[in-house]
Amino acid sequence: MSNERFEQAKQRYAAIGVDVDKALATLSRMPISMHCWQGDDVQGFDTKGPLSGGIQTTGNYPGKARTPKELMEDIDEALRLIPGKHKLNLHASYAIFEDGEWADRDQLEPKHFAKWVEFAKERGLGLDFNPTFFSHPKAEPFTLSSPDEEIRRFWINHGKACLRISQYFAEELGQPCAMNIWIPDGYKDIPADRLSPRARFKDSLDQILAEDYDKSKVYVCLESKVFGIGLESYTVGSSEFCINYASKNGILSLMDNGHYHPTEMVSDKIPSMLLFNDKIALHVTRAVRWDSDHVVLFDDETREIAKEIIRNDAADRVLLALDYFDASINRVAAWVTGMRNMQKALLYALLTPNEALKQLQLEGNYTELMVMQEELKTYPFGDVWEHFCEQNGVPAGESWLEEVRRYEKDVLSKRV
Ligand code: RNT
Ligand code: ZN
Repeated sequence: MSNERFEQAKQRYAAIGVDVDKALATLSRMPISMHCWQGDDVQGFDTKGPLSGGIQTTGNYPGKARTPKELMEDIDEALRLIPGKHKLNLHASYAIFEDGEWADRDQLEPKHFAKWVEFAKERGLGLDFNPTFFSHPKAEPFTLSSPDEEIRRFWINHGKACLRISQYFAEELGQPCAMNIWIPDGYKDIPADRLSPRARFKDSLDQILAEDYDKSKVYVCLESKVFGIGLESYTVGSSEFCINYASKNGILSLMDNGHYHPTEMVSDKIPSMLLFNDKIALHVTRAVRWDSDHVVLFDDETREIAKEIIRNDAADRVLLALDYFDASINRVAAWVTGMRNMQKALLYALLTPNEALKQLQLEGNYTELMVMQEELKTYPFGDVWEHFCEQNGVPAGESWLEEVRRYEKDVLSKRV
């Protein structure tokens, strides 16, 4: 792109009080945690069974990663096309076992993730982590809320093992690791007792957190959900449960924007959460009519989420991760699209004259507020985005897809 177009864009933004260079500098300091599970339809490496827990990938696009090596290659390909330095979000089910060795979820150790640490170090990535409370014979039908004490103990031990692995990530990589707990436990039909499963979940979490871990290194998060497939009537880890538990126990609430009623917006929840919490965590996804986990777009809600982070000066207080799994399209393209769109939304928010708009609201000047918000939509945002991509040595426009096509032809299509 011509430098001239960027300079012109800069001037237009300067005229409304927006410092483009400052916006770009802020954006490059905002890591997004890229979920490893888009690469293989949430399969992982420790079990061969189907995906469970009331979540679902649909589609059968060829070329999914089947081994750690393939998944790493695909992640590399995606990262080549995403500007900036980010984090990689792993699930416990992505443990890498060597020489026929295998460990069940309650026995996992840092060494089973040494290959991932090596991978992250070589690329300057941070690592985040998730215990995997699904896709396992003992996860049917309950985990941390199980009435079977032996099963519940197994999953508590899994949680503890994951804390140790998360701390290992933080120590090896010299940056905090977010460890997110999400359980699928719930009922398809109307329960007779909504309290006891939650009491057991609460006790299980207490036991996991009793593990001695360094809170400055591991940020434990708790993700709520409103329903799942086959869990339509009740989830143990509801929003109220998770928010209250997190605030009483000094851990972070994690909001996934697919986990609320369809017209309920996470963007609107962010400021309230920021008023009462030092840090919060997000799973940014796209819910189409339900928790469908479609690829993140540069759409209204993604932009509103980004605006709430930026205009409330919370770039360091909101841990951003993506969470979707589309098996109907090229999986590398799915990653690249979602990551770039999240970054675009952040840039769009950074290029908004937030203070001036707040002032208009304060003065009750709703006419100008609406007009400005609409006019901003056709400002030369794309020229600044392209400049950011070029600065970071990645293709600016849709040409990145040519590279993914080449990769598909040379690598993915050979996986049969
Ligand atoms: C499920 C939750 C959870 C998972 C991942 C794979 O509804 O969103 O975050 O998607 O852990
Ligand atoms: Zn999620």
